[in-house]
Amino acid sequence: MSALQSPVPTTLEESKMRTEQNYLPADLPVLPEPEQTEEEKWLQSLETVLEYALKDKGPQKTARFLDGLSERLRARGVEVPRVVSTPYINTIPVAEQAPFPGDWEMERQIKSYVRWNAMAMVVNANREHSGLGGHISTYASSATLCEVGFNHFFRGRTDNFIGDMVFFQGHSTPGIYARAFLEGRLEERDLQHFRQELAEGGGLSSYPHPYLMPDFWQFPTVSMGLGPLLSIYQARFNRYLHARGFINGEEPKVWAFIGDGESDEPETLGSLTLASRENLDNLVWVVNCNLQRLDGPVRGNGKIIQELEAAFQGAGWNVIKVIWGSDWDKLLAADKTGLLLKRMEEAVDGDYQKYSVEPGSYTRRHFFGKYPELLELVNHLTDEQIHKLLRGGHDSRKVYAAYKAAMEHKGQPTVILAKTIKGYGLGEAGEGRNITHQQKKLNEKELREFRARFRIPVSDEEIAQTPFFRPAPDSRETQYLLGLRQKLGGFLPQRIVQAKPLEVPKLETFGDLLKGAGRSELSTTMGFVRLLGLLIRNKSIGRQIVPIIPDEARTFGLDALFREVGIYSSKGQLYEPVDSKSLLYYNETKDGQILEEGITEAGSMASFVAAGTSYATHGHYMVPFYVYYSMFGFQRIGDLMWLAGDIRAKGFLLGATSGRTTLNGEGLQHQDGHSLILSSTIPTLVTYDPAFTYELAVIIADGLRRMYVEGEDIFYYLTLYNENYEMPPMPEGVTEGILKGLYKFKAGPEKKTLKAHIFGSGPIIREALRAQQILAEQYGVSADVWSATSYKLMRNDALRAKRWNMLHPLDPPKKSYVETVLAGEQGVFVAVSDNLKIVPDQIAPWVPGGLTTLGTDGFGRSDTRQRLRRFFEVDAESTVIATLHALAEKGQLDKSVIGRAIKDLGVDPEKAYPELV
Ligand SMILES: Cc1ncc(C[n+]2csc(CCOP(=O)(O)OP(=O)(O)O)c2C)c(N)n1
Ligand SMILES: [Mg+2]
Repeated sequence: MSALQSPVPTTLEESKMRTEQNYLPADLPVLPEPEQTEEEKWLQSLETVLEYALKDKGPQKTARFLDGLSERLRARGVEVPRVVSTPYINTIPVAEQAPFPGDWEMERQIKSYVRWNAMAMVVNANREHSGLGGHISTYASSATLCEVGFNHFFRGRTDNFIGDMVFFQGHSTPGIYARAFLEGRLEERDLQHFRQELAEGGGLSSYPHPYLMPDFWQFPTVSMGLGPLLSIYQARFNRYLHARGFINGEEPKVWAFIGDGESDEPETLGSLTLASRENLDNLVWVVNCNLQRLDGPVRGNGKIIQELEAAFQGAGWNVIKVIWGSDWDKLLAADKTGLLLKRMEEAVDGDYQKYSVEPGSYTRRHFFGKYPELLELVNHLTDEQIHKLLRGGHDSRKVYAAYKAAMEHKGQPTVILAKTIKGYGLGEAGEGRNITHQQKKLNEKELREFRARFRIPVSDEEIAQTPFFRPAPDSRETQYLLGLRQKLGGFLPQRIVQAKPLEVPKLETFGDLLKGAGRSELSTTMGFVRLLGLLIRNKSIGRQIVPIIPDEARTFGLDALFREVGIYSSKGQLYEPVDSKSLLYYNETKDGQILEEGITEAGSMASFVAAGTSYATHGHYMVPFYVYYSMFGFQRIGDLMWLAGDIRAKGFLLGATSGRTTLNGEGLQHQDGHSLILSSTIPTLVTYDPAFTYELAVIIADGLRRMYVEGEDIFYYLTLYNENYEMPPMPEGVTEGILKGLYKFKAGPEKKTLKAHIFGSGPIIREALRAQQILAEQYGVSADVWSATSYKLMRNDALRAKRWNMLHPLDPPKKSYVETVLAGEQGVFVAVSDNLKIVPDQIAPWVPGGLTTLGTDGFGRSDTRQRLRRFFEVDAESTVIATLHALAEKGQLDKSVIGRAIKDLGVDPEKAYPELV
């Protein structure tokens, strides 16, 4: 004890000096010399304390004691080094390694067959059609990581268990298909058609795409970074469902396989602390540290494993490093001086990559040879044996022990950092080489080597054809493999949809919204908030509603829900909120319904995806409503929205504060005029731009029916605006038009000689209505105003009809909705939108006589709505001028009238063109 109580430095400088002198890295155990210095005496005293503490109090108490000591030293100004990474060896000591329970030799052979077939899929596809692509080397490096999971850990779905959820590395698909082939779930024909989905009878998709293989893949992962992010939110959403009483029983594990290069994506590491904060011990990540990405090394000059360890450790994860295979155990045990560890730490990833490519003699010379003592350590090994010293991620025993420890770990998510070799087993065809990611062909010599290395029973005559190999159904291998899967509950991956349809409310439930708001003014956002309130209170589906908000609830008026249904927090509320006395206090509860995600649109979208797919992952329909700042939707996280289509998520995306001029004052980075174009790129995303609250009600009621009763795999995007105005009652007979994209909202006065039609959407419809009035009163034009709720839907419908007509020239032609609804109309057509002109332009080819479009192309500005609308030329005056121009173009009006209008309406003809300034 006396050493611990010895005086500590009193000045910062002194402490720094002493810290430098005293700090001994963990890899260099210092053995006492005969002549002890003062520091060494201190250390020896410490060791005595440690010995006593460890023996008597156990490791946890000792660790706490040391933590406390560090804190005390820090408080006194001593800079105690913070440990962010541990020595470059396996986290699990050999003595604590769980024994491997399987038939090691059998599993090795099965894995070899999977390796062969995975390689053969890619080679065969590219032999027939050069350029089809595919990846051999990713799975080659992760085969053991996957196979140990398949044989011993991943639990399939049973009647009583929902099944573990496994996010596979996107590029390792050949391996996953190859395993399904051995399991008898896929046939040779399927493997033969890898990446040939358009072949007769179909083929296997390149990557995990539930949209393309809805019975097989659960989670799309190939856009790097999205899988890791989704897995965190999936694990959290599983807890949410449990807390709210939707699921119970055995908790599934969420596994995510991730590339070390993939860890560069901000989405990969960006939400780590959520997982630890939420104690997600139902989450296990396996980072396949093959030290390479596509072009070359991930961290040639450093160590990706150590870098990641520090990041995960700092974020509060349980980190398990699996660096060295069992062969190294003996070497490390024999390393009495700590030199081997020192050498392991010195070598950078670029060196390790080189050791995997060069023969053992090179490693002997350059790795061990740096210190003569180390050479002695491997004297008994041949060069060949040195070359084959396994890395941890290729050793089933080490991987098994790590997975088992991860399964049993409580209170934190676990990451396993497994060191592997990219292209393992490919030999000269790519093992460890920088080109390996793109390797798609093997010559005959390379195939023979592969066959010999993995003992594949393919004959010399056949080898050039790279035939697939599957042991007979009654073979020991197949029986073994199936036996293990049976024990684990069934096959995986597998996507099973069993959710019972919901009883969704009828349109009349939203009576208040259909009646209009009388004289009081309302925005569509406020209308939506009322509607959401009605839905949440609805007896049949209220509980299924999942409101998701990225820290904008107050902006949209959703804070009213805080008290009513609570904000989900696994910890409840451990403090008294500052606003506890107010009606709408910040109410966090363990079974809260709202997912208040904080400022992360990516995280919120990940929650949307988890909630929107719970019908497939959990067998329960949930109805997410994700409300966000529309500019920070598609523009910011478009790839996740694309993924929501792929994964067949259902629910509603609500782009609030929409419109380039309706959101005034906020300027260039906030004013959205293009989300409707971006949303039109996602095939299954039903898109609407409503103007009135009754339109919202009609659209949402229909969406609920289509998604949750009819079971359509679609999702919805609606724009919401924050401009207040009178909400009219719903006119008769407009529901079909609302849903199909266009209906006549207010006809122009009769008995005018000139006729026009103005399409408006969102709040801009009010500019159209004002234009209608000006045109009638001042220019003798009767203009009908139409509400255009969805140009995207009308365009798709028109394209479908046109294509059908092209391919069926002799049949009576089909007419699209837009053509039908405009067929009897006379006059000119003008569209005005708070979005890019290209939004209304989508239907221009089908508008009789063409369409004149006004929209908000260009960067936004901060100013008032009226000034912005004039600037972007979407106000009533600009609409009047455009209408008169269209009439003049048709020869129905003298151009001088336009000149007069420009003057009378105060529009500056020389004003800047917004798109270009
Ligand atoms: C967002 C995104 N960017 C780029 C790619 C293209 N890409 C596919 S694999 C790959 C390298 C992957 O390296 P790593 O994550 O280390 O995986 P490994 O194959 O080495 O296991 C890249 C850049 C992608 N799929 N997604
Ligand atoms: Mg890699």
